Amino acid sequence: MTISREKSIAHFERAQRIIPGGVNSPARAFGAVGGSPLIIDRGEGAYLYDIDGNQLIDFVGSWGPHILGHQHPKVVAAIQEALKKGTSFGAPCELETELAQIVVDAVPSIEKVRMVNSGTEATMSAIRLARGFTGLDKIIKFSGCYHGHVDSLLVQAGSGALTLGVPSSPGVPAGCTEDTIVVNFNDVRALSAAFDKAGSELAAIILEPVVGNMGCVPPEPGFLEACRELCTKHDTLLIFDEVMTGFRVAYGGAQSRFGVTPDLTTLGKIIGGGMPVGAYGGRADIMDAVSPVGPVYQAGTLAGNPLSMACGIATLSILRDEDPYEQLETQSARLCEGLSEAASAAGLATTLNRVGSMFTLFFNPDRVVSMVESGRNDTRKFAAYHCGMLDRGVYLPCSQFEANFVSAAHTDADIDRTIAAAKETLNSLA
Ligand code: HOZ
Repeated sequence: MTISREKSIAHFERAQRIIPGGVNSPARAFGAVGGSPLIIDRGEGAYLYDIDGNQLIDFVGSWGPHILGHQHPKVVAAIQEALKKGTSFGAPCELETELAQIVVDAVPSIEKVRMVNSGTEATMSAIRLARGFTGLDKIIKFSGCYHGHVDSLLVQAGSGALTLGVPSSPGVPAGCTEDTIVVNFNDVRALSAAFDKAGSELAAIILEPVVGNMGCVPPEPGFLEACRELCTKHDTLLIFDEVMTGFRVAYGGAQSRFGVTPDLTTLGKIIGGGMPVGAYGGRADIMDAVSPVGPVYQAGTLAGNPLSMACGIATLSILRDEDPYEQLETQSARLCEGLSEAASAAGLATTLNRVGSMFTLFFNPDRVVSMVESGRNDTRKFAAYHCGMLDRGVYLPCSQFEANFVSAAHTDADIDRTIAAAKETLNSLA
């Protein structure tokens, strides 16, 4: 089976003439898998439909937000209701306090929260706050973790930066990254050594508690606890970037799933339910250093806008009230077992990492616990796998270094169809 692509190809050629690379975010560009991206017309439930009329089972979910699938009726109704009153006021509204309350109630570390417009803004602001609060400049990040395109964090970064071979971008002045120390993920010894060397100068360490941006890489037992202990011992702030994992791996995020509480947390994706939202929050004494209470400046014209807030409230309320996490766990486990079995039946050496409803099938015989192993993935095999799955109507992230997401809208039949497509595809690669 091969899907038709004539309209997508023609449209993408037009887009490339007037938009850099034809895309508004490089992660979408299909640069690592070949061919050109499909141009999407609409999403419904577990499916995307492109402008050629193909129906695709979607495991990208807009890179994470659509845990309920596309156009959940209650979410659509909430947006429509909010729209009747206006799109943005540049003034406080009730909806932003309502969303803040849901976040504070759900996420163990968050006593106060500030809404922003994207995950990048959230991490950028959290780093500034950590530096302003501690009066220190140095930070630790982990190789392969991606925290948006923040200057000081665009060092050995994952996601599109890694996929396209620019994990440290030109245009970032050396001065912006000279206070960034990079350590291998899951490596407690290297982290302890970095603290021994720079502990008294460290404002914060920031990490994705489950990495999604070098593919899905879970924390090894004890790793998050070691991060917490070292930070507490050295008066360094621990920041969990839960833009991807927040409300994904558990309702209260990775921190509730793994029982380790950071000082600050960044959020995005699911808390906006598919509208542009980010947030950062944490201990009240730290958050009170943010302007206008404290001196650390951060602002945003559209921050807390009613449309995004309404979409986020509806999404989180459904997650809270209907609790689809067990179903997500079961569906994801079944899918991942099917993929692993298909790979081994085809004689392919793969590794599958999964936490809840996020997972990556690595074309790599080794356990992938950090960028060291993920750097050895067979990306050519991945590209052929991606292409074969797409031809069979399954829409996967167009990079080996991204997480796949299962949604509550995926049915048993969708999972069966995906496993069947994987069997055919992986057999053809053997
Ligand atoms: N932050 C997303 C997950 N890696 C990628 C989305 C993008 O960069 O466009």
